Amino acid sequence: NQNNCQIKVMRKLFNEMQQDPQCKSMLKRNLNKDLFERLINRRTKMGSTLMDVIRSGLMNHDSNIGVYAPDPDAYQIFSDLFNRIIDEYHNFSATEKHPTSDFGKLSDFIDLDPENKFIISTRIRCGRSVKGFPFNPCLKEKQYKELEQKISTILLKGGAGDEELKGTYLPLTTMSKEEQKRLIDQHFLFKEGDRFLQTANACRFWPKGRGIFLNKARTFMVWINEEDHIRIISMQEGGNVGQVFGRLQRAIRMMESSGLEFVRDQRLGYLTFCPTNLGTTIRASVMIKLPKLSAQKQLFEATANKFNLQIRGSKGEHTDSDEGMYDISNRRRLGLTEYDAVMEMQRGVQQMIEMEKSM
Ligand code: ADP
Ligand code: CIR
Repeated sequence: NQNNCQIKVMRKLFNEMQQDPQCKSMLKRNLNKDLFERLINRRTKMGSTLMDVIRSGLMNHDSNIGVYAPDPDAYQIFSDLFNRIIDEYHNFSATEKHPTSDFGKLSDFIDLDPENKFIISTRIRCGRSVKGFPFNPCLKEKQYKELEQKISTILLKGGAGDEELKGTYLPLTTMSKEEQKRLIDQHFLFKEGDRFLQTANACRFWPKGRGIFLNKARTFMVWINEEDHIRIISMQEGGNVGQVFGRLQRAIRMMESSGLEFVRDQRLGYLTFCPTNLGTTIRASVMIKLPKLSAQKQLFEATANKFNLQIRGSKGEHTDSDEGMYDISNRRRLGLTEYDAVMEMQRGVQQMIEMEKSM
């Protein structure tokens, strides 16, 4: 039970966040005192509280967003807060409905950099939550293992006839620290010790139940039980968006036909732990060097905004750029189709490359 003491702590942390001029999070902007007081005693069916939704943002004032959904029900119970943040991030209002899945015509996707001058690699990932299981903060140790077992079994069996989807499963529990570091440095594996996830209670029983499935060519991988139950990833060197997207679609179909059921909401599409990933859950990115454009920071950022792109550092979210390398991806994932999400990245990056060439 949420006692007075916990509510006192939450009030104190809330006031500290609201008074911190350094804090620019969507949580701070969207959770005013009124709304805070209105939500303070609500609970999901599983017993999750407002504190479970906002703890990460309260404890990390440098959060971009600052909220997570401890269980699927939280998107309803705390909709007054989530809907505002969702609208601000995806430009998706509370009356809109996410479209049905549509991957569109694959041949519309091109190689963005056939001469290999700018793009180091291309990656498209999506997330899935398995029906019948809550999200990270509510998962019991036994459920982590159950999910790991279910998902890895399917992956080891799957890929019938599709050599590229065959691979091995590496659980984090038996992976050496050197191997783990190597896989992170190669951009294949999720990082460890993310304080945004830790304070959201998303790292309980770590490293148990966590791991990565990957193919020999290192072009297809699946993360198990990191931020979401499942992250499906397709990546390769160069700028061929069509090949990367095609492989991702084959992987999704393989997992869907395995009998695993994924959580999909009428209005919000596929449900994920973080509201930035709702809907298509797709983040299509290029690792790219644009030395001239990126040197003009304002123009670089304005161009990204104009094309609904997000710029991340070279080691993922919340990291800096190394050697002028940036990770540029579609920002919106909800309220548009899979086709449109990837197309948004393709169009924007195409424009950025044109600008770089003309500078
Ligand atoms: P996610 O994309 O799964 O939300 P991150 O931003 O942490 O999470 O990225 C995960 C890893 O994928 C990081 O190592 C990041 O550098 C890498 N990555 C992202 N896009 C690309 C890309 N186009 N090429 C190579 N690595 C990439
Ligand atoms: C933040 O608010 O900055 C973190 N909680 C991350 C938000 C979006 N990124 C993500 O889901 N990976």
